[in-house]
Amino acid sequence: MASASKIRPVLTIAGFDPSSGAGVTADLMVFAAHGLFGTSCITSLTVQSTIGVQAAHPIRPETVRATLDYLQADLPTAGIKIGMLATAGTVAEVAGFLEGLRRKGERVPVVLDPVLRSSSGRELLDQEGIAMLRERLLPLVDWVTPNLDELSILSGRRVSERGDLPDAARLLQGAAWALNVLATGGHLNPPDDFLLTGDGGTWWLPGVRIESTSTHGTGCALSSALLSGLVQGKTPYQAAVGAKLYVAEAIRTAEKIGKGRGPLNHLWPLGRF
Ligand code: PXL
Repeated sequence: MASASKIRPVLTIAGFDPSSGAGVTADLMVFAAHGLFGTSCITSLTVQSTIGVQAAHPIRPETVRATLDYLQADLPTAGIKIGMLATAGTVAEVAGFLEGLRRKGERVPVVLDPVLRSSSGRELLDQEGIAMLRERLLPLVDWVTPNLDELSILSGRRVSERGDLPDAARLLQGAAWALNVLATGGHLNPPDDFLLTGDGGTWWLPGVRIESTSTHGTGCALSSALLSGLVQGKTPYQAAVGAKLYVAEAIRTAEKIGKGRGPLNHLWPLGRF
């Protein structure tokens, strides 16, 4: 008997990290670990290993847009995760793509991981791109998942300790739309995250510090796990808690590989790798 179910892919729009700690290949593993089929659109080819990002080569914005339009016409997506965008031109094309989906009534959950810099310090979005992300892209997404630095840059507020998170998250949310903010406190001790939901609900999500060097791409994994939970029908709170648990277990069970900050064990729900 034919199945009534149709696979609806989840889409990641992000950079390519050849070491699979971060970027689209990591995101696709996170989707697979949640039982989802993922598609991807690469925004930049980074030259990267566990040691750091040596170079980044942005893809032409019109190639990114053509990929998104061609994919959507054939494999309409159930949800979108956005990571590294590299240039203002690509931010504008992704914003244009999301506006097009809205116009056609094809609304799906959109999670923005506002990747500005690698943990090794390299710029992953240019200055003009940061302004465009804040002004044009942020109003088109449902979720944003900044770390402390990203929250500080995007809110224009100093964010260095736990008490700074709630006000900065509210500033980012603004008054005009129901943005959900999951501000990650991976560098706090304890590493608690702060969740501000679109309807004004607030929670601290408790974290436990895990001593590990397998922490490359934790932001990528968190945002992709969050999107996975949302397309599977979880509430904002359930999806945020589920994503945090997923990432903690992926760090805890990772084997150390590479000379620098190694990848998480993205596929832990599928068994041991
Ligand atoms: O973790 C941020 C990040 C996201 N996406 C890509 C990256 C990095 C960090 O290096 O390379 C492609």
